[in-house]
Amino acid sequence: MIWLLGLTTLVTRQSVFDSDPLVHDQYVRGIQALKASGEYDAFTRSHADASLFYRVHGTAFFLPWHRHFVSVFENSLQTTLQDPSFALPYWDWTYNPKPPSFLGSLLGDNTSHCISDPEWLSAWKPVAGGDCIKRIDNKSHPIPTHQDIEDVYDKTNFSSFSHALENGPHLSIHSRVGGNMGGMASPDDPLFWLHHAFVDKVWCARQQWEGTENQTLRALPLPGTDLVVEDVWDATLLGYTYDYL
Ligand SMILES: [Cu+2]
Repeated sequence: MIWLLGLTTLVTRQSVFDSDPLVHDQYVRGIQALKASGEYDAFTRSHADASLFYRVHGTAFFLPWHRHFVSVFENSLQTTLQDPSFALPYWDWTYNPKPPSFLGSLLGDNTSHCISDPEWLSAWKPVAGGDCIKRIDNKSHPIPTHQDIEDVYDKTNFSSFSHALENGPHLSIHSRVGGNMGGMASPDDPLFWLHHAFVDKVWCARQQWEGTENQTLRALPLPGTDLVVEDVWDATLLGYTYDYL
């Protein structure tokens, strides 16, 4: 996977509930093209492999590794769409616990849990196996609220913040959606990218006031890449920002 530093275009990720329907069409068109070329499934596999070999969950690498991963994916969409201004929309589940309808509902078919609507999603074959994307809407995992995010912001250092965000709101959504989103091949479900863009936004907002901590972490190699954590510390250097922070 090629990573280019020094990108010139700064794109703005917007809430999927505010963004232009044209962006939603672009997202669907882009991921369908990446799916057809095999690139999409390569992303899913690299997430599953990184989970296995590089401990990118449950460690301080969780946020920086996923920031890089989602950013490289966004760059692939820009290339595929031939639109360097394309930005991933994010799903703020505290604002609206239902995903936007172009990405289907949280609950699949009653018996199979397969997502059959919209049509393009019903034809989406996961690398994890099976013939469909499954979602369970497991109500024993509440959708995180704005207050839950505020509680995460109250953590006073990066490691407790990262831990609280990963194992709290981030994990709650994976577990609530369930099915493909519940496993290590979770990028199989196209909701993954909108979910992780929002998790990254929460980190970005905190970075506004965290100061100079984490010098030790920032000097470490970013697992599974040629980069160090420092290289992904500033999202604007990766070519994106958020509509508000
Ligand atoms: Cu992950």
